[in-house]
Amino acid sequence: MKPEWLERDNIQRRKGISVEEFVSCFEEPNKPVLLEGCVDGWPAMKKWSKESLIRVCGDASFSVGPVEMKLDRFFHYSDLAKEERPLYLFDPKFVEKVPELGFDYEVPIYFREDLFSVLGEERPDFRWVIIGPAGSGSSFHVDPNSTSAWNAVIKGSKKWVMFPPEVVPPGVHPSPDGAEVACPVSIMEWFMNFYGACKDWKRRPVECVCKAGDVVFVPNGWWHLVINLEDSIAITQNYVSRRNLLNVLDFLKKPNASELVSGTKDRVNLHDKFRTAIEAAFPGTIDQLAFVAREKMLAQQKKQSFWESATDANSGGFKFSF
Ligand SMILES: O=C(O)CCC(=O)C(=O)O
Repeated sequence: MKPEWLERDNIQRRKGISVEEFVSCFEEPNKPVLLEGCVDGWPAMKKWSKESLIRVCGDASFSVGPVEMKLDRFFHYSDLAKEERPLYLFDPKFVEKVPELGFDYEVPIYFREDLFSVLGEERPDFRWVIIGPAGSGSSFHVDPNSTSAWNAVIKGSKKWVMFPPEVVPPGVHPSPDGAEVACPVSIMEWFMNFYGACKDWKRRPVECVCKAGDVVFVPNGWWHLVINLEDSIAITQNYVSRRNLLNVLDFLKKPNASELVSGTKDRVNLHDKFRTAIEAAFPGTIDQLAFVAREKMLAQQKKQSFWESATDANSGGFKFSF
């Protein structure tokens, strides 16, 4: 990575904030934040190393792209990997495969409301262990099912580039129905060919380097690209809270849900199952959230029309005066 690709660090950073502040300043307005030192206390921070993971995971195999590999084989590969797009271990069943790993971390306080849990075994994949050498990473994408996510670095560091939902990153071509994202180039090619192009954009991306112990909050719908700057180990979880429940329900109800919904077998019926389970567990919540959302929208419209009527459309000037 060229130094100039790493210089820009404009994400909002917070340390030790309250859940209320997180919700009102970041989750509610759907803005990214880097939570410094948020997982410093996880046992994984002290315990996890290549050697300890190989020992604890024994014969378990993990998903590495299209193949399954034991950790000793993966680390043997990744220690020597020199290619531009190294293989990346990304496993959604790591806790089921090695339950001990689940005891070495806990969900940070900000993300404890996880409404997909009402689906029990039928919930879509939601947690991944991510391991890869320097240069491995995730090219531009939006997270599945309109969920938000958190990503905690346990070892190494990651460069993040994020664009808000309404700004498609340069070089990325989503299909009109959003089911496919074509990012025709590798992460490195993206930096070489497109990173510079964002410099003059009004809506420049949110960027940072996330280090061990830190967590990045990825709000729903945000495009993101992530590249590991050194050998890295991370955990990420996708979740649904009250703040994005209506978004997720809308997403699951789309006519092409069978192509859009991911991480579960029953893609078509997920909406009805989820809605029914939420109604059973939290009666009235969906209607209440829909009511509040409608009120907010109306207030917004009222505010807008007030300002429109207060400005002089012909001159473009401001005619409101005290
Ligand atoms: O490579 C990473 O750590 C980022 C993972 C990611 O973007 C995701 O899980 O959506």
